[in-house]
Amino acid sequence: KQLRLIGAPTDIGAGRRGASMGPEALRVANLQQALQQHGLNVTDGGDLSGPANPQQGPVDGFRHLEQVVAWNRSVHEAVHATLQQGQLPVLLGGDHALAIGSIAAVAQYCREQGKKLLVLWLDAHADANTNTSTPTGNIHGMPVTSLLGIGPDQLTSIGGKVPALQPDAIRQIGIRSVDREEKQHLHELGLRVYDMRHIDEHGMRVTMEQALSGIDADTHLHVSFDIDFLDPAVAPGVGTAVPGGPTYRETQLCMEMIADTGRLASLDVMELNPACDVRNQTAELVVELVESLFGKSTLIR
Ligand code: DIR
Ligand code: MN
Ligand code: MN
Ligand code: MN
Repeated sequence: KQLRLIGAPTDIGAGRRGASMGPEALRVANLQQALQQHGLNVTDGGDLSGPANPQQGPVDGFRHLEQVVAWNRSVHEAVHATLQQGQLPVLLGGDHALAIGSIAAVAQYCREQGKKLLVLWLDAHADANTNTSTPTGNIHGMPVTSLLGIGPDQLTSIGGKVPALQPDAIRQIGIRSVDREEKQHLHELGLRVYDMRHIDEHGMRVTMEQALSGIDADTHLHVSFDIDFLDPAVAPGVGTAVPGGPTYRETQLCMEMIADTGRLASLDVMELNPACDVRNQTAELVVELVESLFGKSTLIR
């Protein structure tokens, strides 16, 4: 399998600046070389380009809608082209609003190929706000609703079909920060949310067995990894840290169990914010975790 790294250096959908430096921090932490050491074929496709961050306030509940749309169109095109070439796209964010374009492209590709799609959404946040429920106007809090067809056309129709996804195609893991009205959306949409309490009560192993259940040879598995999924004690380099996340070991197990399915076919690595990091330690941790996601194991060669 050939992997293609796609940098999307923008923080257009976030409230705090700095996720635009994420792709370069992952390169400095030797992401490509680490994966190649495990015998994977990895090309770095370089960075996409798009509008600068105008640092304006929200308009009608959306901050930088026009710029978010422009970046997502470019992400959609790059991810779809990568899949069509038979390569596995690894989107390096950039803020999580870009998962709209990435997952819209993956969903489109799965429709074209007659594949089933399962999205694992690893995040502290549910990212299921709308322009009326959002407390911030930041579109990185709205990708899940956008992909489910809720929101302005420019965001919901990027992959051609609205909605891009059905709620049963997404499983959310690690959730511990949900805004008041956003909670209502999770219930109305019937989203499958493995929140931190679930992980506390059942453990990461059982949680992942549940989250990965039903995967078969026909499944395209997409992982949308918001780095703030991790406990900020081990991963400080994020813009919206929430205490009480999975530990280093729990996250390793999560990644290894995903690798064991053999079905991982596309990946987003989002919200790494080097401006909040300590000597690039979060980027280095992410590189280790992504190695596990692609099959690195302590004992199996
Ligand atoms: C919050 C934070 N729920 C919002 N969301 C974040 O602004 O909508 N998502 N940080 O990743
Ligand atoms: Mn998050
Ligand atoms: Mn997120
Ligand atoms: Mn975030």
